Amino acid sequence: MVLTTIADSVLDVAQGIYDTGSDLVGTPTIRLGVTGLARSGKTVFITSLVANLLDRGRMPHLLAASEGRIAAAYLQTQPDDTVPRFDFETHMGALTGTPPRWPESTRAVSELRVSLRVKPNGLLAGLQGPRTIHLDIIDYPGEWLLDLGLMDQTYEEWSAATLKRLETRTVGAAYLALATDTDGAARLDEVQAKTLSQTFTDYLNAARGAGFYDCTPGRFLLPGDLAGSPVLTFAPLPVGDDPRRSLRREMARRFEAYKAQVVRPFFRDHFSRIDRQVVLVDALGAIHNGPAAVEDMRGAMTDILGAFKPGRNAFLTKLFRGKRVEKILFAATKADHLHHAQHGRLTAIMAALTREARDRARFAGAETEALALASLRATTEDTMTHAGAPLDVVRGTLLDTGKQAAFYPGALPDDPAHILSAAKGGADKWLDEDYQVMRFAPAPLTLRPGDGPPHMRMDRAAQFLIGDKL
Ligand SMILES: Nc1nc2c(ncn2[C@@H]2O[C@H](COP(=O)(O)OP(=O)(O)OP(=O)(O)O)[C@@H](O)[C@H]2O)c(=O)[nH]1
Ligand SMILES: [Mg+2]
Repeated sequence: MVLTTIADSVLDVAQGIYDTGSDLVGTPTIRLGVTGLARSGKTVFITSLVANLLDRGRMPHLLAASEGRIAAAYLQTQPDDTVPRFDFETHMGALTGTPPRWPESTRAVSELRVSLRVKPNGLLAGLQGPRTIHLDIIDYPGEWLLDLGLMDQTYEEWSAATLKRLETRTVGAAYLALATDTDGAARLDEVQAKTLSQTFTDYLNAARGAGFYDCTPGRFLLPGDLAGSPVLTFAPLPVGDDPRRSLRREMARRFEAYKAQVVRPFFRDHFSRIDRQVVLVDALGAIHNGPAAVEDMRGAMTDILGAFKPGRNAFLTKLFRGKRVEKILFAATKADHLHHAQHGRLTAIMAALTREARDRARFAGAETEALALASLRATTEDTMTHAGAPLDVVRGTLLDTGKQAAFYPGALPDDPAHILSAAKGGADKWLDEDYQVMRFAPAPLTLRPGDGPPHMRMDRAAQFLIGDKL
């Protein structure tokens, strides 16, 4: 245990030295992290961002593009040999196919490098030729960030806190009964360990289904190729004796192995190298699910922001060594479900949530910003007459039936406090409005040369995230 920690620290430091600055020939590199909880829209966001950087006709608010300073953009070999490449071509193929489809769900980290040839502006404009800037985009599940909290805890502390939380949740009853019944001091039995971890995983899945976001360890929900391995075969047990070869002793050992071999490498190899971050949030989906889901989303945003807090814990401080994430964008995705007349209100809700998350995480560090966007616009707008009054709707092809439909999701309040205070106050439904969601299929695309796929405010997102470096 002690030995692995020392070895890891040496590795962490070595990795840090290797990472400082950019690559060996000095090409500036921006590492942009893209995260969000499951189904928040990460894959579509990256696909659209890359396509719209390659063909910049729809990026007027990305200044370097509208000023004509981006001479070229092209995809490069992914720089990290052991990280899967973000499968841009397959995702783009799905979105532009006949009929167009949304890309498959992705459940692990992936990475893509886009290189831009950019002409300098200002004083240097006439003196220097274009220079190359690499943009490395890293897609990773937001669930993994929440594991950071485990690094500070021992198995006993984590067990106590987790079991306490379970007591307040009906979905926790089955695991709680099993854990109370289990003699942790008895000799390790692999079948029993598996039953415990499986029942605990069932609880985590049920808790997430019920709208709780604090469902760590994150890899229990998204195991990938670790499924069934010992690092995922543990579960919390009440404090007690832990003689050698006991169940409790082995559970504690596996908990430490999860921290050392799953959480630590992710933060060391990916997270600590990020310069800019976008956190995608399905805010409309949460509003549709009701006040508890919005409150939960706020909690998740606070915890995610907390992970970016400089000096948050000794482990991260050592990894970052003074370097820090410079900008964080919280973006409400899928804004094309809403007529643009309501976009200002959605942005105001996101801004209010972001401000709250900043205050609660007592976050000071990076510049933060909130935005409502659609990575891929799947609808058109229309105004209909309903009960004698005009109604702003969106039209699109329904994903389930393939039929065309007009859709009105409900009116968001002018004042975001209406949403936030109902959420904070624990209301079980919204007072004066019902919000609907509908899933639209991506619209068939006919792109003019030079144009990327249609979107809403991807150019503003790009300007905030990387514009100052171009
Ligand atoms: N209308 C609309 N729907 C979107 C948009 N972006 C994403 N969606 C919907 O959201 C779903 C999830 O998007 P993804 O990009 O796959 O989300 P993800 O975060 O990568 O999901 P996982 O890989 O499962 O974690 C898609 O299948 C679409 O139904 C958008 O810009 N507009
Ligand atoms: Mg994905």
